[in-house]
Amino acid sequence: MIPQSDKARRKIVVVGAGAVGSTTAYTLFLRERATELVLIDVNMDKAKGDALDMNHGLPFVGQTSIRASGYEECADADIVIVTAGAAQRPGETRTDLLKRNLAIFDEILTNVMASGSEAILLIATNPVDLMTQYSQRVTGWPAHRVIGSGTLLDSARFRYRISRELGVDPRSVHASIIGEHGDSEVPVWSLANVAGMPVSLPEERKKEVFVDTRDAAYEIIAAKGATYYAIALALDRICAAILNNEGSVLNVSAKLDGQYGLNDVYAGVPCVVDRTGVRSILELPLQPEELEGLRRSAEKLTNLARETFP
Ligand code: 6V0
Repeated sequence: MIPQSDKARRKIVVVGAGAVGSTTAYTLFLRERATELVLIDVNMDKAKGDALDMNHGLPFVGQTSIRASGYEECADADIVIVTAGAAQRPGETRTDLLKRNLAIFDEILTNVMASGSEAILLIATNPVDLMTQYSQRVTGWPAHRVIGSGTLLDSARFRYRISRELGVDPRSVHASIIGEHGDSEVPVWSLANVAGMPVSLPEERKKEVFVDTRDAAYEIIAAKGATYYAIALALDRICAAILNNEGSVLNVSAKLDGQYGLNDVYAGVPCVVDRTGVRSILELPLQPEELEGLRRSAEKLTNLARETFP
């Protein structure tokens, strides 16, 4: 049974109190998204410190109960967000890093399942599409209840970047990035619009806008070591859609089941998100080259999944 959330009681557990996890918790806290917020990390001191620090902000915010605790807290959580991961070691390959993250997830998912949780599992750890696919495989939970942050952040970056070209509010720009959250992601230029009007930019500008979007994480990591503010807001947005039963369309990572001619692969696509998680996956009327790009991206993810968790 899917937990029934209501305004009176909303509980979110954040696993991993690193840069992304603690910023996400802080964002949820500022927005009063939950009545109970729980932080879990192998580094218990970090989780405790974050909880205490935020508790000291309570006189200035709402009435959220924030604590560092253990996996038994997942038992009655509405949403469990996983941001835990290993930091890349010097010289380590992406595949080796992925394998270490899978081992971390084995431990986390075993603990979440042991709690008897019926929460929606929201994954942010990279490579997010594969970590989400692995989580669904290991838990055996219905796919609609296991979601990745997908290309929601990439789409926000795309909308921001287009908004700078056009001089309008990014919230008025409607544009999607689909596929892998990563190098093979695909911009859907054919459907990008402002007030229903297509975004018409010269090809050269379009290329630049997309490259800036796709490579934004590299730029931020080079500048300050990690990215965390915008992903925290994206995760908060997904939590709002779930807890308020909104039916909002968000580009999360969902398990494709025939859509776009793809099967058994998690990738970022526009989805209707509500209290059940991913209620449905929308099939955009893509141009042939966009569909081809999405299929190539999905093939890359499928091959990586076969290599690392056959
Ligand atoms: P970080 O600051 O190193 O935090 C990771 C946290 O995980 C640390 O506090 C660790 O102690 C904790 N951790 C490690 N092992 C375990 C375990 N077994 N159980 C519980 N906690 C554990 O990393 P940061 O917060 O910067 O990034 C976390 C993940 O988010 C990485 O995989 C990033 O690549 C990913 N991001 C995903 C984004 C997206 O769009 N999906 C965006 C930004 C970052």
